[in-house]
Amino acid sequence: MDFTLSEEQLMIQQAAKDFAQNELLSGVIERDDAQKFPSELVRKMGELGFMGMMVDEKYGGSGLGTLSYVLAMEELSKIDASASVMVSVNNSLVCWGLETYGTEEQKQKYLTRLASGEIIGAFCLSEPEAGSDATSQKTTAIDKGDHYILNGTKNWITNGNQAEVYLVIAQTDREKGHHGINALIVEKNMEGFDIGPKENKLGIRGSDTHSLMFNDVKVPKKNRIGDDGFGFKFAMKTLAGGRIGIAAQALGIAAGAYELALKYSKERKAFGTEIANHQVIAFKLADMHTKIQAARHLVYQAACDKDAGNDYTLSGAMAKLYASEVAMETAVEAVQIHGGNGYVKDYHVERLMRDAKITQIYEGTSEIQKIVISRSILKD
Ligand code: COS
Repeated sequence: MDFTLSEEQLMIQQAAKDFAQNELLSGVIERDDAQKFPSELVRKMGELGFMGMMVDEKYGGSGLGTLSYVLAMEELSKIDASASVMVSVNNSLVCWGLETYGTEEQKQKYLTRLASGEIIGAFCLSEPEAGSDATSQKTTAIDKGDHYILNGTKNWITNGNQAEVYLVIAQTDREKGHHGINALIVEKNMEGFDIGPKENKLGIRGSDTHSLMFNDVKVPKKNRIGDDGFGFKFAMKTLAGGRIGIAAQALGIAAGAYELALKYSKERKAFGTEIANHQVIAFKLADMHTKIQAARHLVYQAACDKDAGNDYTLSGAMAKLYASEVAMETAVEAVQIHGGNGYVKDYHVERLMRDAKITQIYEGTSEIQKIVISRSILKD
């Protein structure tokens, strides 16, 4: 395995790093405190091509590979995981899903604006009673000939209020189980579509998370993605790629926490020397560095699998499972290395610790990743 980065990939990595340092860092604590959605920053990320990184240039994207995308995700997430989750959802769930399975008309109408960052999208699968158990959809999309009538509630939707375009998974024919599920493109201004209050979250507080309510929303049939009954497969295939983006986010959170802890340990003195000179701290740094590098290899592997056209369900699930564990563990240790300062917002590591937790939960919990991994290795 050769993960030598090309000139272009190094340039993208550097561009994301610069943007994170120059634009995201300064207000990140305030946005976290106030649960403020960084609309202006999202617009700038769109201008730089971060909102549709893997989308073909003919649809307004940057035409890059998944490896470039995870490099950017890592750098953005080191500084601001709230901004990076918006990037991840827009890129891997919304744009990828539309580009791969949408009609030409859907791509022209929606993808071009989403990929350029002019508007952002949301992916709506989870429900009050269908999070991990995703086939148990209660939201219904009843077939009325040339349109569907959509009813139900979706929960914990990233970009919930700021999105303009929503990919909504709903049950059309209950008798057919998951083969009776459809994915529909819903526009924000459709009648009967209401957005619930913003969730008050532990972490990624700058991201915009809401419940969504659909009450007899009329969705034209031309807004269905793929054939009738393709919705659950669409969700699974899209999430398989989404998990690579979240794995990269987790990697970035871990690497960001580690870099802060490393710097701090070389500056802070205790017992007459910098704390990095105490083996108890040096060994913590050694463990963090080793695990982050292992996580990075899993993330790169999954991205390379996707770019090479290989099946990436297993490698993506392994990358997400491991990188999110490393993010949590590393962020907790980074707080510990910072001691009392680690508990204070100004030092950033407490936020990274809170942000890390969600990477073990969304786009499939760690337990779901273990189902995916174990089924894959046991099937032969
Ligand atoms: N790619 C394509 N199809 C897939 C797939 C994948 N990665 N994973 C599952 N499927 C298909 C299966 O092939 C099956 O279709 P067929 O019956 O035609 O073969 C269908 O999806 C249902 O799969 P399965 O029978 O395995 O369903 P289960 O209810 O046992 O659960 C899991 C499948 C647990 C893997 C799924 O429900 C899941 O991923 N849950 C988590 C959802 C999630 O990530 N939620 C977070 C929301 S986004 S924040």
